[in-house]
Amino acid sequence: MAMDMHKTPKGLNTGLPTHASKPLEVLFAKVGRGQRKGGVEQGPEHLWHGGVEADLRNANLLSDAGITVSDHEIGLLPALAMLADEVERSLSRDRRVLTLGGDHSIALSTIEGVLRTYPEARILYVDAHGDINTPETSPSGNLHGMPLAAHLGLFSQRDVPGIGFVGARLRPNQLAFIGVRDLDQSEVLAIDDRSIPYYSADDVREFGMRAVVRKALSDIDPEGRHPIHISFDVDSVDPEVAPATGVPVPGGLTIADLDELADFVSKTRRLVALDLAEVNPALAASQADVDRTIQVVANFAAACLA
Ligand SMILES: [Mn+2]
Repeated sequence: MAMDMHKTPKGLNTGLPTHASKPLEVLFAKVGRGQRKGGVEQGPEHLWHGGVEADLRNANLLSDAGITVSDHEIGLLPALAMLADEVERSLSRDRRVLTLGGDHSIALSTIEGVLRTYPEARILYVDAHGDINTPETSPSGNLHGMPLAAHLGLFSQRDVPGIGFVGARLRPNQLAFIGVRDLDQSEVLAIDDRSIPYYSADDVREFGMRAVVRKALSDIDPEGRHPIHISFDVDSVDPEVAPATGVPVPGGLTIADLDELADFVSKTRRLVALDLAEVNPALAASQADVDRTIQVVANFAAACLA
């Protein structure tokens, strides 16, 4: 889109590739069996009609967008394998990908699709949790708590039949956490052993989101050259602000934090993929709670992709 060209200040033109001008592909990932609470598979429809479509349209991001609705009723792992192929296909057609979840097991697919296309991509994992358990260490046994362990090669097809589509392509220095505040002991070890940078919600309160995201990106990409994938779990946000989710943890990110995160990443013009995970419209106390959760997520998505 030529329109975006003149928006880039001349002094900032580094000659590095700009991903922000690529058309958008929206994937509906109706995936709910990576955990046990019903409703999260309805997330894509609710997100789309509850605000994401309108916000993307207002930001002029939908004019050339492709929309792929996949009904993943074929079992969790085959569905996730298909989703990885869909992400890869979109990215390799030079699109940016927005994936509407679904529980966070979708990160098995989205990160896989991103790394197949961009092996050096950097992942900002925005989540209250670490999602780095293995079938052996997981207290719940739920797959939505394991995607990063699979990408780091900490378990494989031998442990979870059907997970062979994950190529274990992620190196620890391609990943940073933002918003974490509920890690299992085994997850703390997994993260510390690999020196993966992580910034808790307390860090964000202390230093500010702008400083945190700048530091996180400079930790994993000091020269600022690689494509970025944000895998966003709505439970990173404070449950007072975004209550409609499966595993809420108090003390989370604020709307102002999300604005700063989105603004910073958008200005890099290197965002290639964004996941919106764990919005569960069945788990809120009221429709108003669902509505404001979705509005927070929709605003964040449009601002990231702007
Ligand atoms: Mn998660």
